[in-house]
This record gives sequence, C-alpha cells and structure tokens, in this order.
Amino acid sequence: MYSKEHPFRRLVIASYRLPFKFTRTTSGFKAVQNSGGLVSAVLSLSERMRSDQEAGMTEKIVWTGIADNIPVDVAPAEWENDRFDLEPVRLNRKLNDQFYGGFSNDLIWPLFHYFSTYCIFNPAYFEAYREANALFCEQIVSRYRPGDYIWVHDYHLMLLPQMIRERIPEAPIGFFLHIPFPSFEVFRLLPRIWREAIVQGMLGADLVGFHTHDYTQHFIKCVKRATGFECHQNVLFTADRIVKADAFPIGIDYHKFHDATSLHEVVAARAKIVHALGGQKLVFSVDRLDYTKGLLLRLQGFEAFLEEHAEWHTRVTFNMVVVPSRANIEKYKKMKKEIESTVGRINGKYSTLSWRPVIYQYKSLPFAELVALYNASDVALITPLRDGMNLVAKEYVACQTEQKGVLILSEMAGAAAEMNEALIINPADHHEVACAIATALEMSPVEKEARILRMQERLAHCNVFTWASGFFSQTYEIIGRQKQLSVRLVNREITSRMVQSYQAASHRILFLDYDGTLVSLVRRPELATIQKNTLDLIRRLSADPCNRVVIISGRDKDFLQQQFQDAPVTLVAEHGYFVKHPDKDWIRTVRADESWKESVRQILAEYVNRCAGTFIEEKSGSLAWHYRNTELDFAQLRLHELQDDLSELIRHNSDLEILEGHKVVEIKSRRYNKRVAAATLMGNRNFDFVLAAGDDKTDEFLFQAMPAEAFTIRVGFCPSVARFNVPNPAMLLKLLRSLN
Ligand code: GDG
Repeated sequence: MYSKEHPFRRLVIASYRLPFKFTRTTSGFKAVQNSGGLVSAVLSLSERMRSDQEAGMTEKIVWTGIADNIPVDVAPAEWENDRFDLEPVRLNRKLNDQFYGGFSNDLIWPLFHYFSTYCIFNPAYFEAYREANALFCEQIVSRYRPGDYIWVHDYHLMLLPQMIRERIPEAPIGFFLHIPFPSFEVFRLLPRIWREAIVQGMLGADLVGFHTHDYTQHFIKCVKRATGFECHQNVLFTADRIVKADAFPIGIDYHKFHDATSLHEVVAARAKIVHALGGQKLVFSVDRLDYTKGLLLRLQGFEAFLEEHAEWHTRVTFNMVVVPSRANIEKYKKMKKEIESTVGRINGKYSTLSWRPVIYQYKSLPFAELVALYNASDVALITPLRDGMNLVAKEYVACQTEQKGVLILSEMAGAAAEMNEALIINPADHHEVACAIATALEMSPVEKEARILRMQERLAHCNVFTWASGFFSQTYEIIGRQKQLSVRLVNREITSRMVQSYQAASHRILFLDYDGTLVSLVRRPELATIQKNTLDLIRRLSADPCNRVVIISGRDKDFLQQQFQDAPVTLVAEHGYFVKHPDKDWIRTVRADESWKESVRQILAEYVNRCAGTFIEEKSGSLAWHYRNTELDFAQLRLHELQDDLSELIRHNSDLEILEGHKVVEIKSRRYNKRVAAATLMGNRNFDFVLAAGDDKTDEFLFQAMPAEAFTIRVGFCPSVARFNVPNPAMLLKLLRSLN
C-alpha cells in the first residue's frame, strides 16, 4: 500500500492507452514512453512509490489499456517490465475507430472543449463506446483481487466505473477526468440516453475527480439535471450509494523538472540554444497539434506583437514546437497546413537577412531538450482555447531555476485557476496577447523573480504525488462514509430482525408516509395515485387486529381518503391538521387564525411567475410552493429569496412556520406537525412493535416522536435521525410484504 492512510495493496489503472509505444527490435520489443500528461504523472508516481521505503507497496502497478503497434500474437510476458504489469485490451480496427476516433475524439473531445460544431453524433459510435468500455471492464474484472484500488482515467472510459461496480460492488474505484467537464448547456447537446449513461457511468466510482472547482460544479449540475439526485457539499446521493465529486488539480513531479536543469545533457542543450539566440530573447511554446491549444491564435497574437512593437524586431524569436498528434485525421492535417502557412506569412513579412521571428518545429522533443528550452526561455506563451489543466505551464515554471522567465497563460486553461502570478490573457484577444508579450519582455528582474518564486513554492508543494495521494485518501474517506451509511441500509439481517420482532408482537403501530414512501414521486401530485398491489398490502396489514396502520402525510384529506377508501387505516392529512380514524369522520386538530393566507398566496403567486414550472398547492391549513418540475439550482435561488420575503411575515406572526419538504416549501401553523400527530396517536399505549417510514425532511419530525427501539426507516439514501434506510419505495414495500 502507498501509505498508511491508503489501504490498498495494488494499484490498477485503466486508461485508453498503455503508457508505452512498442517498437520491434532485434532482441524483442522496445517500450517507448508516450508523451501524454497522464503518463508523465503516473510514471513519476510509480518511481516515487517504488523508492518509498515506508510504502510497503511490493506489487507492480497494473495498467490496462490499448497497446499500440503490438501484434496480437505477442504475449504480454514479452513486454512486461519491472514497474508495470501491462494488461492489453484488444479492440478490432473497426471498433477502435468508432470508439476512439469516433465517440471519444469526434464527439466528447470537441464537445467537452466547447467546440460543439466539430462534433459528430453517430449512434454507432455510442454503441462502440459502450462495447469498448465493456471490454475494458472484462479485463479488469477478470484480474481483480480484493485489496486492489481501481483508478479509471479520462473521457474514453466514462462508462467503465459503473460497469465495474455492477460486477464488483465492493471495489474501491476512483475516476479522474483530465479534460474540462463542460457546462450543462453544452453537455445537454448529447442525446438524453447518452448523457444519462455517461453521468451514471461516472457515478459508479466512489470518487469522481476534476482539475478545477468549475468543472466539478458543472458535473454536479449535470448529474442533478440528468438524474434528479441531490448533492450536499459535493456528495451526491444516488439511488443506493453516496459518491463524492471534487477538484484535484493535477501537479507535476516538480523536482524531476527543477533538478533536471543541472543534468549534463540539459546544460549542453541549453548552451547550444543560448549560442544560437545570439543575445535575442526567446519566447517558447510546446503542445500537441490540436485545435484546443489555440495554435493559430497564438501565432496571430505574436504577429500583433510584432505589428505593435517594432522596437522588438530582431531582438526576439518565437520558437513554436508542435508535437505530432492524430496526424492522420483530416481536420488536423488542415490545421497543420494553416499553421505552416501562417508561420510562412509572418516570417515572410518580418524576417530580415539575419533574423527569423518564428522558428516552427513539428516534432517531439527529447526530454533534455524540452527542459533546456523551458530553462532558457524568457517567455512561455501558452494560449489554449480550452485545456483541462496544461502541464506545460507548470513544467515551465519548475524549470525556471534562475527565475528570469515569465509565464503568459490563457484564462481558459485549468492551470490559470492556480497560477495567478502568470500574465493571464484571453487567447482570442490579439492585442491583449501582444501587450502581455511586451510586458513580459520588459518586466523587471525583481518582479519576475517574485512571480516565479511564488508559483514554484506552490508547485513544489502541490505536486503529482500529493495529487495522487490526496485522491486516494479522499476515496477512502468517502468509502468510510458509505460504510457508516450502509450499516443503516436495510439488509437481510435487519429484515429478519424486524420480521421476528413483528411476529412476537401483539400490539403494533405502523406509521407510513405517502409520497416518496408508498408511491414514487411524479411530475404532478394528483398523478401519484396508489397502485392496486400497494393498496392490497395496506389492506392486509390493517386487517390484522393486532395492527394499527397510520398513513401520515402532508396531503390534503380528500386526496388521502380517495386513495385509501375502504382500508381500515387511520389517516393523518396535512401533517396532522386533520385526522380520521377508520369509519369515523375527519377531525380538525387545531383551530388557527388563517387570515395570513391571502398575503402568502400573493407572494407565492409572484414566485410562480418568476420560476416557470412551479405551482401552488392550497390546503385547508397551509399553502405550499412546489418546485419539482423546474431546474433545481434556479428554484433553490428563488427559494432563498422566497424565504427572505416570508421571514418578514413570520416575524409578525409567531404562529407561522416554513416547512421544507422534498422539492416543496410549505407555510403553516407551527402548532401541528407529524411529530405532534404521531405522539398523540401513540398516547401512552404500550405498542410492542413500532415502525415509521418516510422520505423527506418533514418525516424527520415523525421519527423524532418514535421510541428508541422503533424501526424508523428513511426512504432514500440520505442522512436522517431514522435508524435505517431503504433506497426507494419499492424496497420499502418489499420489506412491508415480508412482515405478513
Ligand atoms: C491532458 C489534458 C491535462 C509535450 N510535448 C513534448 C512532451 N510533452 C509532455 C509535456 C507534458 C505533456 O506532454 C502535455 O501535457 P498537457 O497537460 O499540456 O496536455 P495533454 O497531453 O493534452 O493532457 C490536459 C493533462 O491531460 C493532465 O491531466 O493537463 O489539459 O488535455 O507533460 O511535458 N514531452 C517531451 N517532448 C515533447 O515534445 N519529452
């Protein structure tokens, strides 16, 4: 295990690609490290894990992914190394094209980076995506051992956590998204079934991580909109578990980059660069060829700088390195051509016999050369249009050992949220980019040093190890909370205890809430009528002379009477305002002044207008504002305003209270509630079996009235004073059926 707080014995990683490319050599296969951000991070992490004497992590990291260039007939044993057990996933060409090239890179990549016009929506792609995720799942499940921690990475595998969860419910699973998670307005472009599958797929993990707070909030909002699940302090309450979503900004292996600047080959490479510059300043950038990286806009920004700052002509060079990526895709080929012609145009316009303003290189750099360039550059010009994080920005700062460089960073990169000391620019604003370059070149050494040092301090502290280690410990923290909640989840053992207690009793009382407890919530309250088999069950329970069944609800009396017409049950309507015993008339329990209703009705009517989809329910003793059919965040905003408006009224009428239920707020007299009603019905009679079930905040009053030994059950997976939880009404009905 990696540390005492992370109780896993083996780390199992799943990402689209294995961290190596394989090339055939005379002696077998040579494994060459890929250039992606994730690979850099995990390789550094694995080195640290192995060298950490305290860690006690003896097992190799298992990595599941696609092995590029490896013939199918080559056995994994031939390419295994001492750091990883590589588990290749084999996809046939067509499947891979549709899953990787199609759904992942022609839909999710552009969409999540806000390039929605580049998206291709093809149902066959989605099927391939599902199929490929299922193949990853097979691979992981077949090798799973208790004690493994499964860490799923990125947008190619968003369905995988849930697929694994279905097969191994107890597995610790983390999911990390390396690219932005877009706002709901963009996410909703996905067909409903796809977006629900994606959200549910990610929620199969225990912990879902993103680079920034904004991406996390976008995800939470999409979950709420796609599923209706609630979220409190980044913890999502799904149908049967809690899942945490949070920001884990990825860091770098700071010392690997910082210390590399003194390596012999780096010093040599740097000397060459400095010599070639001949006293000119160097502006540098390196990224994969991709439309998200803002390569053309960067060139245009540099061109604007040349245009606006002639004093810098011949004194500065921009070295733009573009690393080949997805080079066989038409869009990328076209982009490459455009970049090349723009470079040509700028150089054509400004070059002199002895000066070329832009040096463009289309290639991957060896590590030493990359570090040397980071170290020698006066300015790093990093201008993505969208970027999950951007590690290059962090690596550049880490390599600034003399603190004489300036980072210019797009506000659209996740890294901008952490690197305030950079010159933050909008990449589409050429003039702003031009000004930033000039500012950077003219910045005083003192200021440069101060800015770089502050960022270095942060990067040294929040590095790739603290990132991974924070992720692991948060996963186990949420798993701990799940366990606390799950001991409350009604299981076979609790059911049999309940059944025994029921059978041994002769004087029983059962309190059952209605909406969300006996029937599921629906869009309009009048449509939530009772199912025949549920009514039969209630009839059977209430026909037993040892039983007293109480339906206790916020509903009005006519609706309840209609639902339970000939069942010998006690009905409690409007939270206790009315009570009706079997074969008796309704009794009104309180006499309160209701002159307040007119002014409250007016206020609520205003909120119905201001929040489309909400509606007022008028009852004898109360008024309720329902917001179940509207966008939750918006309704909650309005709810706060409404509470402010009502609080004024309540200050002048101490008899009134605001009662919050499930997507409803009710204004009523505080003289009655479910606790008072239940306590009155229990009186001082000695019931030897007491059960109370309910699903929302108003039922917490009911639970409070119950004796300690009562079987109190909250329907839904959320914290409650009840002793037990069941996930949904169907499970409660199943439990009630098992009683008789
Ligand atoms: C994804 C997200 C997020 C690049 N060129 C060379 C080279 N690199 C290395 C860099 C850096 C990595 O590749 C690039 O990382 P980025 O973060 O910039 O971008 P993506 O690959 O798109 O990564 C991104 C990241 O995941 C991590 O979560 O930050 O937003 O898109 O480490 O050093 N390395 C060498 N030669 C090169 O020419 N040796």
